[in-house]
Amino acid sequence: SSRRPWVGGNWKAAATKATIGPVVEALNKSGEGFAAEVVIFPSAMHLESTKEALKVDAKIGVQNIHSAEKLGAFTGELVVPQVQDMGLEWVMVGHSERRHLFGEADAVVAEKARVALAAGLKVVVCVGEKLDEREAGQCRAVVVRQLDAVAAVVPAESWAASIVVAYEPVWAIGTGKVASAEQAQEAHKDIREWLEAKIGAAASAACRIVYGGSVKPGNCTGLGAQPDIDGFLVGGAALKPEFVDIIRGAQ
Ligand code: G2H
Repeated sequence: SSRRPWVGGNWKAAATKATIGPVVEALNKSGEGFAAEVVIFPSAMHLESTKEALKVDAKIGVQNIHSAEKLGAFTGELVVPQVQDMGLEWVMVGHSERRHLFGEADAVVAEKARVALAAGLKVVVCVGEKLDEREAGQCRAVVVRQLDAVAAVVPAESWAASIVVAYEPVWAIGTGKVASAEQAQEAHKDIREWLEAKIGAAASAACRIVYGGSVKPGNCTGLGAQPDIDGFLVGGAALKPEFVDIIRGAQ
């Protein structure tokens, strides 16, 4: 497709200086110009050091954001003006761990996306069904519900220009159980169709939809070959030097 592949590395709260060093070194040694757009999401503790250390064409983003628009008394949170102050461009919202471990409702996730986009930042919107929802045949309905909440509050233009949708089936996250290429393609096609019906053909054609959930160098090729899979959001494997192989595989 004409869409530039996109690969995110989500370091969660799983990284320390000891694990980050070799990954940054591998990225720097690759010395590329990747075909894919690369965005690393370190913890707040490691945003600045990672930004300083990376010498390749990769951007840095935050894993979560508070929905307040201004600086203020929000102990323990990060706000959009701080992201901008650090010269960062990307914000992740709605990761399944935010939704399911920290109880973020669809509307909360949507409001975070709205505030970040309004400030000119780019946003990864994560969606995905839980195992019981998949087994009940609700995969499409859950993802549509999560996306509808975002569409209700963000400008339609944002989808093509500033949003990446990450489809991450909750049952595949950190479990080693990767979705099959067919399962993932089916969900990505549902999302592409939702974009076309809800936002428009141009947004549907332009918006990157990436897969997340136990992506590794050994399974990314089959996933990436699917017509509606435009890259990956990588957790565990983004904390290993082989992350570079996943980036290279996203063509
Ligand atoms: C899904 C993914 C990255 P992992 O959460 O967002 O993590 O690759 O470890 O399943």
